[in-house]
Amino acid sequence: MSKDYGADQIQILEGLEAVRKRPGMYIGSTSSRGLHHLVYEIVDNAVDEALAGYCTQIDVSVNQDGSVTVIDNGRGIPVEINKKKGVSSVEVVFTILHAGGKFGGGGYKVSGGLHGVGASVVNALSNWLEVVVDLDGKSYKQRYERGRAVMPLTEIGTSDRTGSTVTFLPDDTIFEETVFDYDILKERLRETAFLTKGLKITLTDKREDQEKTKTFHYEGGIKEYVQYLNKGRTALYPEIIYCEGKKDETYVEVAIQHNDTYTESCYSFVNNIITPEGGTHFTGFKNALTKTFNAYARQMKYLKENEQPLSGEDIREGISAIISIKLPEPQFEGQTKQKLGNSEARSAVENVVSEQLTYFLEQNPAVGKLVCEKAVLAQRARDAARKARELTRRKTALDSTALPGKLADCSDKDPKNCEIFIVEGNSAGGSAKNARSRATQAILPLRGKILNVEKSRLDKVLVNAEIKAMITAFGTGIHDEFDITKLRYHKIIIMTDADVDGAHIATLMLTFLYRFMPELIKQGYVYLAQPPLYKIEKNKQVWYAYNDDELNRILLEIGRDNNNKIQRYKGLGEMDAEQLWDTTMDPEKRILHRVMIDEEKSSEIDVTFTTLMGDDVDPRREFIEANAKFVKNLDIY
Ligand code: TSJ
Repeated sequence: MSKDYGADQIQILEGLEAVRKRPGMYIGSTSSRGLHHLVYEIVDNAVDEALAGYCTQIDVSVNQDGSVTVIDNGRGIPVEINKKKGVSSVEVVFTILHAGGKFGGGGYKVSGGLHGVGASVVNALSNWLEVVVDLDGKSYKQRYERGRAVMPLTEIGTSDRTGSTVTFLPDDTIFEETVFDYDILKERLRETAFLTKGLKITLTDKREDQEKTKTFHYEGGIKEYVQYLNKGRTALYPEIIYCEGKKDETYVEVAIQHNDTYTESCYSFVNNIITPEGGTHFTGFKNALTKTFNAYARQMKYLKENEQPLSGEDIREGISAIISIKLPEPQFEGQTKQKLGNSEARSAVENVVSEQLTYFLEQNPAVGKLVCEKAVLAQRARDAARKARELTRRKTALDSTALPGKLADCSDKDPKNCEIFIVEGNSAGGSAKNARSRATQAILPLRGKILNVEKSRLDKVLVNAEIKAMITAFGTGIHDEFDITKLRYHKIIIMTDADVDGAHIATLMLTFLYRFMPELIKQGYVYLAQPPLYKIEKNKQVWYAYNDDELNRILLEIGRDNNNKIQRYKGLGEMDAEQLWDTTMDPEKRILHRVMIDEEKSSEIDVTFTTLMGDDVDPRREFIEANAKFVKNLDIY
């Protein structure tokens, strides 16, 4: 290695500096999210090796010192000296921005992280990084610190395997958070394994005394992903509809299975990256589905000649589907660059799905019949719901005091200043009405448990009294008529008891909002209130504790003695108006948790809600007691 800094060397250092100066440009953020993207970025390189057909297993471990190791059994990153750069190909991969994929062989880089950045970015943002390459009977190693090689690639011994091993410790001067979360890595690696059939991925956490390991290996690929989405739901038919094909340079894979619910769970991916906003590939899928099922329904007379065609939504009622395509040069559009723009993707998916779905329906008429019958019912329910809405609209027009009777509204009419508390139970509702600040806080008490919308179609949801009250109070309307600009309160606060039943009711309300008014959550208008669990009194002084740790801290501070009076609140109803104001409603003192959705994790949130709302009580109890997964995926803070 030459000691003097040539033009190449300067270019490398400038590249690394650029990444360290503006890390967000390369990995999105320096929060926990960006931190985890470092792992995906390295893993994606190994996935590319699997897609090229040379790697069958990837092992990821979180080490005791907080670093992460990724090992694959591929060919090994090429070690020969790169003629142009004068250093090994390994060093090129880890030090030159956007290198990777193109060297050596023909193929194109297929998988990729959020911004399609390379190993060099991970290197630049790591305290240190070590790479070991095993090939041709030898083992090579190189170490970098803050992105700079501290030695050239060096032969360190012999080896009877081939593959690449990368270990890195994220730079704690760059990341706000440097502790890897096992569950976050687990969900993403599960998804990667579903999307790459046959590839075995393991995850091991070596940080605690008890090592944790999980293996993901799906021979069925996205077919098993769809089964996973329908886990906890009842499938309408046992088969998984599967379409696969290639048109020009676009490889298309689609898996579909309907279930007996009314929600649509479609997730689309491009080069293994989720596209939360869909795009041309998703449009192609929807077009093919609508066209093919309508033609089939007419042909089989499930739809009479004089009847309206089935809408896409009717056909997608209760559908679970994965659309996964791979193409050489994806173009992402839209504000967040999450929407696929390539027009060739639309025609590729449309052609593959139309052709193979038509064939599937010919071979499986029983499936065709079930889906068409469900879609016809959906069409009728949709008509009925529309008529019911028109009726209420007319009533509303006549009667301007249409707000629900139970609502104690606030006097301020500027939504920005206003909040609405959705309160469980009439007694708590009474205290809340007395406690509130009338100008800006509205109270809507709900009676007992609200309808489980996971099991109801729109028309049934719309006649439920508790839900109707919420919709009218919010002012936004629902479904096709939803209009967020009409929202009457910029904070919707769900306030339930701090016990298992309260958590269940909060979950039911969140499910309703998530399924029917997702924009409210996406735009950050929904909150959970946090009432205290304990009241501690000593010598006329009062403290409130919101969890057991806090209780212990307070007791330690004031001393555990007989003068202490500890009350455990079983419900909001046990507090008088003043206490409720002081602990839970006063904007100056209260704790509010904003409910947010991480779009990248939407398929996992979907499964979480289904599991929570299913017939099986055990998962719900576990969840409510642990509460961990929910908080993580929904990013409640
Ligand atoms: F990105 C990375 F460097 F960090 C990294 C790359 C990390 C990990 C865990 C694995 C890999 C990686 C790269 N695994 N396998 C490969 N393969 C190649 O780089 C490779 C090998 C041979 C040929 C060839 O044409 O002979 C081409 C390539 C791209």
